[in-house]
Amino acid sequence: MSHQVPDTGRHYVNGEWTAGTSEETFESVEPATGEPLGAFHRGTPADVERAVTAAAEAFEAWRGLSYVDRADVLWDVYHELRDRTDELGEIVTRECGKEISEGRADVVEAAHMVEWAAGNARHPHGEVVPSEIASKDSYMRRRPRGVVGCITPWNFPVAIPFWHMAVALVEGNTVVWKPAEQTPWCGQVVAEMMVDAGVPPGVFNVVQGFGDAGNAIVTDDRVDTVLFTGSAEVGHEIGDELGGQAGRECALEMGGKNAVVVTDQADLDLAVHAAVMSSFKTTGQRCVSSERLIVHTEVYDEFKRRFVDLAEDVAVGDPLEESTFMGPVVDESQVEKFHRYNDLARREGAEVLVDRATLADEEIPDGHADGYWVGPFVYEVEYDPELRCIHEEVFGPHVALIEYEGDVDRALTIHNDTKYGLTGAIISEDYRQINRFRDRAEVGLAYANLPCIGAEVQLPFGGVGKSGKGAPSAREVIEAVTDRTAWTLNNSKDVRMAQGLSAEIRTEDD
Ligand code: UN1
Repeated sequence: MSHQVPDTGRHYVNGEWTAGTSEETFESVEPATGEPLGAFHRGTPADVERAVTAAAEAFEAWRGLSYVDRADVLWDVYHELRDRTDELGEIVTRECGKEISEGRADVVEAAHMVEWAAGNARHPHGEVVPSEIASKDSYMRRRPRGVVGCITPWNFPVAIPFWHMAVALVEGNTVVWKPAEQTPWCGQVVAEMMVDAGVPPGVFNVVQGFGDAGNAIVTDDRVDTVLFTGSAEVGHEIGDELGGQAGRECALEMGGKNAVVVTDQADLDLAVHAAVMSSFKTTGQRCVSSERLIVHTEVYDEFKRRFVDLAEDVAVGDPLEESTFMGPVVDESQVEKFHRYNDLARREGAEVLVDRATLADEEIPDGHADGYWVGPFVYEVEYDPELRCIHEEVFGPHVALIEYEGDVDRALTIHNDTKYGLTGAIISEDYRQINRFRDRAEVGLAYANLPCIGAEVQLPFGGVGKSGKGAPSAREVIEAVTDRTAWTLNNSKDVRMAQGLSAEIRTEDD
């Protein structure tokens, strides 16, 4: 079924496909055409309740398997992701609108994550720690936390679910997953892969639906860890809900107001290339996309001319065509948000340099008039800490050029003036400028002479400030889904203590 539009997609709970407790369905809509792709049952809090019960019951047996046995299930998923990359890449592109090379890259990134998690099962774990006492052996162990709730976004509808689930499962947790309501078809395909791979009943559960279903995951205290990737608004609510609860953990990855800094020592070919990739790939809808370009006054005019020329020309079009650089945005609410922020920038005094926000009719591919089309919107504005347009995330091809004078610390002041802190890049040929940026940029991911997008799964992925807490992403998710035990064994018959602590028991008679 997966390569065809599904016939009313269902949830997968306790080893069975189910329509769930509600008759209500919702549609997945193709962003490029505005046409429905398929209908899905809408999960309710009662469906989530059943899924959590199944996951809690399955935990004991699943954690009892070896790492290697658990990873075996994931290797089957890995091979399916590899064998079906083109087909699944096309589904990603159709359902979330990003162009076809990005659709495929999403599936490839998922395969890499599964490979990392399953491969890690055969790698040494933990560390041996020396003791003051010769007879003591200390080492670190990890224990699975239990039920892991995963709430994932539409912009990486295959990769991000595996960021959450691959490590969680190999480490011995069971999973309840709610895919984004914009990309349930991708959710269905991923679920089918898990089922094909023979994941035992209850170990992996998926409930399709909206925020009420996601909220039911968050508020169920049998869910030991909540992994969330998505908007800052929802992420902070989850953080508030779970923050005070003993024993419950969350790892949150939210957005950014990321920037590329172009210094007076920049190679401008590299600078323009990196900026275009950072701002317009995925139509600006990566949490790592850049909406601010902070450019030194000495190179500003040339950079601006070259960036603007390309922004006027980048190919917006049918995401299934190889010749397209930017597809549509995901839905009408993203179109509206983009226009709202473009208007705000104008009101805040921006000088508009490129306005393809509303595409001309001839730029929209034939038969796609009802798609969610936008094009680049580029402006220049003088840096001002009060401007909302250079502080709030838009999640679209909305880009500010900000000119700076002086040394790299001035660029860093502007760069760091945001509550977010996910990613950033510096373009420079001067290693001192580069290293200063490396040390002082307040971000979780930083790049030099590269776009600020495109992280690989074997790196920790996550931000600081409003961008995140913990890392529900890539290899670092291991921290969120396990508890560590510092284990110490005494090989002697005597009890001897460290720190010179006396181990002698004295009695009244001594
Ligand atoms: C996201 O931006 O929402 O680093 C995820 C990247 C990708 C993941 C992006 N590996 O660009």
